[in-house]
Amino acid sequence: MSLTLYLVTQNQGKLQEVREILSPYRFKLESAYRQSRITPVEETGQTYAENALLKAQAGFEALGGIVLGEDSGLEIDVLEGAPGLYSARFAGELASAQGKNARILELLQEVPSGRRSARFVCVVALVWEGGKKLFQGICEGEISLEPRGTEGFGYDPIFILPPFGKTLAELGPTVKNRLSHRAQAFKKCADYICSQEFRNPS
Ligand code: ITT
Repeated sequence: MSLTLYLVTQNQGKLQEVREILSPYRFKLESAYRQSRITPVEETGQTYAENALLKAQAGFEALGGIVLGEDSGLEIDVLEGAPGLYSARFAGELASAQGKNARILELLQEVPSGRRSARFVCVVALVWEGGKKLFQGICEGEISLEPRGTEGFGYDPIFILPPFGKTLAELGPTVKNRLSHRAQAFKKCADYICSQEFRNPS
């Protein structure tokens, strides 16, 4: 029987990506928010790891079983790592992805190509009855001069993957889900789960 994992996220883009990343493994991935009335988790941590753990622990308290929480962000060097931990709330809680991207391009208006380095960071927290464990992935890139492409979500249209010279939104899921921060972190987590004797609770 396949192992059921619960992912605590309200972000449909993340859920879709994690489903694709984990598709080679024999897991059944469920959205924790769809399974239970979890109160949306407030991201009060000071690090991605703390926030990822807050999400996973809330899911575990509601559902038990094997639970994953994820926190991620975009760090832009010339903005001293901003928006970073505040990537989801950047430019105001209600700003659309387009609005956030426009704000970043505006802040970087005077910054030439070559000084627009950035990275996506992802931390996954795995919580189960036997303990908890963290996994990290980092994807280096640079911020484009204008939004390009229609695939993915969030900051994908302004994040260039240097070996391709294209944004993640232009490259699409096949390339993104092989190389991204999220792909790296979730593959490490999946390999860990496969190396242990995890079972669905009876
Ligand atoms: P949950 O907390 O419910 O999982 P969220 O969208 O609030 O959903 P985060 O707190 O981890 O997620 O915020 C990360 C934000 O960083 C996210 O909303 C995107 O705007 C951005 N982000 C993270 N990974 C990204 C990716 O692969 N592509 C584009 N933007 C990304």
